[in-house]
Amino acid sequence: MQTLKTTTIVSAAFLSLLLSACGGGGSSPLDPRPSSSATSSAGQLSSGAASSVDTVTAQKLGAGTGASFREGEIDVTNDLTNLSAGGTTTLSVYVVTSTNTPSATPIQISFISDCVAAAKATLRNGANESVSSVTTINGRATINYRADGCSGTDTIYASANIDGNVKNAQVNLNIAQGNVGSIQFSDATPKQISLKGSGGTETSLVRFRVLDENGAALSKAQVLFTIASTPGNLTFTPTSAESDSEGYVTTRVTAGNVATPVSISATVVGTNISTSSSELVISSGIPVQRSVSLSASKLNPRAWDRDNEEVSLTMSMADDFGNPVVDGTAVTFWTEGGRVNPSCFTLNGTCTVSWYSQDLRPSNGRVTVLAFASGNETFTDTDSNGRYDAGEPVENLGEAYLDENESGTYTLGERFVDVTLPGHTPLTRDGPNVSAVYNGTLCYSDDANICTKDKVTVRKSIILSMSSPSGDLSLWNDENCSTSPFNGSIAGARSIVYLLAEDINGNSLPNGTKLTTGNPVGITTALDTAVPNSPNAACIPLSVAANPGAPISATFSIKAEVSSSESFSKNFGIRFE
Ligand SMILES: [Ca+2]
Ligand SMILES: [Ca+2]
Ligand SMILES: [Ca+2]
Ligand SMILES: [Ca+2]
Repeated sequence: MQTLKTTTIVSAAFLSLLLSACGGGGSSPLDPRPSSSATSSAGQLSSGAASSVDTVTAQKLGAGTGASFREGEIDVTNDLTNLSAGGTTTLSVYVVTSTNTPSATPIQISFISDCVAAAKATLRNGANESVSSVTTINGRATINYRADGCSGTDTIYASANIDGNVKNAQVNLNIAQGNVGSIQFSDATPKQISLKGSGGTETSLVRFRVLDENGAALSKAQVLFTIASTPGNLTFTPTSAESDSEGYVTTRVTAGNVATPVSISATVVGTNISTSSSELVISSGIPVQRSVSLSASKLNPRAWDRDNEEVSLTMSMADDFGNPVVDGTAVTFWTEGGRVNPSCFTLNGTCTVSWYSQDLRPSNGRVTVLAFASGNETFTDTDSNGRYDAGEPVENLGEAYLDENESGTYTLGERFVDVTLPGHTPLTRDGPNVSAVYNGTLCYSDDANICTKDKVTVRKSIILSMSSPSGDLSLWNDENCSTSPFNGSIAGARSIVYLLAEDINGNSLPNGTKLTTGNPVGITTALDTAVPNSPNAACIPLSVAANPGAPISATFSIKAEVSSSESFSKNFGIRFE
């Protein structure tokens, strides 16, 4: 019976809303609402009894019913509007008719507050589901409120669309500040900062978070920052702070002139609750020559007869302390032949560019690639104080150059990186003619005869062979395949000879070329390998042994297989004497 009645009213209210939106309203002859006699009849129900349900149009939103109805207010269980930190209560509102009688029409009521919006309080329905609205049953809507980090006054607003009109109700809850439960290290941004005066980012924001006993963010907690020692005059400010509405406190650490890991401690004032940060590293972040590596995915690409064969080149760099250079450190690439992308910027100490085959192809097929960056000279920090001191050994560094002829020294005509170091001439870009002072970030002396902060160029070179798919195979007596050609004669029944596998320029055959022996007559030998990843021609030991009872002359072949369709081979004869 009750169900049927409610269903009827739902349809009626729905139509009424539609009509209202069309400008019809209650005066429309189509108004399906019950007659005035029904209103009068319903009005006779005893006021204030929640179980009594009016069957006419809902009109108002508020607390209570009947004579105790308070329009625009939200009821709080037992009128307890003061909650403890993390406390809970139940909020309720009534939708009533003009006679303050609960309306049977199910109406959706939305609830919101600042703390709910900030996720510092939650609203849940009877099924313990997180919700922002509930629907009235017999005119009443209830929702459970829990403070979850909220403190101070939180005003809860309820609103509903009642017969085409928005109605509101509200109540203030006063929530006590929680007790400090814990303080946690949150983050350091960035996690690595550069030494003072090194030109990098020198400050980091170190953040902690104060939580109450319920694990909710605790605001307005006073936190004191401390640090055990301040090497190199590193500083932090402020030395104390009040937690914000999210529970966070922050101090800014500024690097000094000593590379060191830093840990800031944070203590909640008036408690023994404290914690320490991790992660923050103060380092130079500047590449040092001894910690620079350049590698290539292939050192012998098949580049002699093909354009756009790709080789990946990766530069890896660390600073004086072995830490990655600061992200974004620029690396520049030059090449003697082919084409290379001009630069990359490091992430976690490395970055990669691509080299591609094309003209120019040096006549000897060997291409020097140079990668360089602005950095520090290498020195030995004898007293381990993180800085250069007079007398500490320095590996002096000249200007970088593209060593096209692989001489290991600057040759007139080779391109160089001009940084105008003191004490050298343009023709001697390397070594002893450069001034023997330390040049780098870890110089803290004003005496230019001891050191300067001048940047130098850290660099690495790599040789790529533009390898051809054809070439030559030959046997040698010496393990370098360079001084003693094999003359076809072996004393005894077995020996080691050396196979030289080279391309038409005397460099390595293309990467992946397979070398195998075949067709042996009177001999035992086996070779099944690929050319090493090197620009240089392969020189591979080969064991040869006369078969027992065989003639003193033996033959076999060696095949170089560049791809499944490209190979060349050569036959060899051996006399065992
Ligand atoms: Ca030192
Ligand atoms: Ca040279
Ligand atoms: Ca060259
Ligand atoms: Ca120097």
